[in-house]
Amino acid sequence: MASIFPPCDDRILEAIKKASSVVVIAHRNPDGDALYSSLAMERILQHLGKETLLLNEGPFLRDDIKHLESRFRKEADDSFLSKNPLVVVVDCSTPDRPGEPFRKLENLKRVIIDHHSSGTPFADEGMSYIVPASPSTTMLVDIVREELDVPLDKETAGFLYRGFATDTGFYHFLSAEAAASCLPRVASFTAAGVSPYEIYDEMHDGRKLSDIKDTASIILNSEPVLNGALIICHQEATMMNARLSDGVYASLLETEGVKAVVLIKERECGMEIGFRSKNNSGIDVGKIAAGFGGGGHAKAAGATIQGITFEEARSLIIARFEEII
Ligand SMILES: [Mn+2]
Repeated sequence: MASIFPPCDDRILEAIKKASSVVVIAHRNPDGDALYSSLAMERILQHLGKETLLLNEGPFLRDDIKHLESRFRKEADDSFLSKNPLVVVVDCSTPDRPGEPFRKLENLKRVIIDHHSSGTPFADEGMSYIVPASPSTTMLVDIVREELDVPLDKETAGFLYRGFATDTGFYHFLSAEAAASCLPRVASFTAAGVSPYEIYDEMHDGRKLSDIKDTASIILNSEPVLNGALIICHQEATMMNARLSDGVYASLLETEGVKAVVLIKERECGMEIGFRSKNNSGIDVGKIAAGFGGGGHAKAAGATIQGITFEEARSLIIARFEEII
């Protein structure tokens, strides 16, 4: 089976080798893959003797990433910027995704490493390594590591594994092709000392009972539409935990006849909408989310619509899915 990974452009590797200081930044409102890609990239760069700065706008809402907040800065200081650092942008499909901290970096030379299916490449020719078939950005970071001849140590392998595990829902979303290309890399992470069950427990244990009850309440109030092909869920503003969605999607995507699940979360700025589609549904929710100004992957995507009510968001979404289901 052919590898899902095209080679990384030499111009990217050269830019990294040449740089003496590097800023690493991922998307705002980060998830595990964004942060662990950043952390792994930083370790690779440090192994090469680079001075590094890790940036992320936050907020660090999810239980599984809260503890990482102190490792990231919200803004680049001018003394670091005066060194004309290279910027490595990970897990971002559009220039607005890195958020506020990116403003000060816009004029610097940059490299993009990403796996989103929609978006606009925002680096110079040959400076993007974008592979939508890759299940996580950390897999692409591992390829860059290999190309740069940086050995794998346990800590880096742990970061790379965590990003892969979260973005694949612990292997649920892997196709045969993706697995054939990725699992040999996972084997190298475990050979470096990474324990899959310890990381699974670390990422799932210790949840609050109130959050689990909120998840149950969202599921209890979920609404099947289009003959059950689409299920719409509502996360009220009082349910703050960003991690509730994982349990909601995991349960409802198992429903008979369902093709997609949409979770509408009430936020101060408007409605944050999460989209998930079944592996075999043929529905590309990344494209649907892009139509609402968001983006993502074929099977997992999101968008935020400002200034509308839950009811309005619900109608827009049903109308859009009616066209394709
Ligand atoms: Mn990702």
